[in-house]
Amino acid sequence: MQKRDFLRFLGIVGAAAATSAALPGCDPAKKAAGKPAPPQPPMPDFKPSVMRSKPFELPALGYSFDALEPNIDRQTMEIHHDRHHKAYVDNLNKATETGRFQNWELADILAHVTADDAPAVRNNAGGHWNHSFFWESMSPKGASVPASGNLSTAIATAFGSHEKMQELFTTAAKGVFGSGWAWLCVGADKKLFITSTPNQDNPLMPNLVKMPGKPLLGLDVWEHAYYLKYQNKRADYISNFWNVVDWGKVAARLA
Ligand code: MN3
Repeated sequence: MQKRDFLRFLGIVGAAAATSAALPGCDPAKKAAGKPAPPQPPMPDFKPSVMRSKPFELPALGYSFDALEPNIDRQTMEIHHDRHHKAYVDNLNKATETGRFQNWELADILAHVTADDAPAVRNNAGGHWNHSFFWESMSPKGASVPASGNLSTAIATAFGSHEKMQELFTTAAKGVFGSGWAWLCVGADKKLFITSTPNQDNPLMPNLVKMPGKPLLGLDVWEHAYYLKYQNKRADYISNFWNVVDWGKVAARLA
């Protein structure tokens, strides 16, 4: 997907920006001719239309620390939210006190951060977004898999069945080497796909990931997300994650 199209898909750039002169490396005609596209520079002239007026804040959990027991234990949730996520928020505030991302909203940072930017911006912006998204992806009421509706149809179209989707997601999550995330996403073509990212990267970072898209569901497979309860048994953690997925939330994200 062309970067401009991706940003427009996410609603991050307006039509004016999307239809401006072609960026180097973004000429579809050249791509069609089979020539390798030169590296895409970031959009140096991009200026957010809305600036942040206050520091990033740690969002409250929508449920108690023990609400996801026994699938995710109280102590893990408390440390994960109050210490790990808080550290990403604090460090993101520090990393954006000055520099080109000063006062940018999180979505704009994710859309424009590149491998040439300070790793503290990339890692902590991703860390803050990913965890905020993760907490909201789970529900203490447990999961009831959607039997019908847009999500159910989209899953059947892309993967054949809900079970097959879970199988592929599980494989992606197990396959993360070291720390990272597994994702169920929707692409600009409206088709669902599964991917994984290292560290705190996510599919909203088109300059950094191979498969950009809009995340519908994400799973943290850093050891800090499961080690206290599961130790080396990442597969058991992933398997039990399915018991707490909030499918209503996933469906709402697609809609
Ligand atoms: Mn984490």
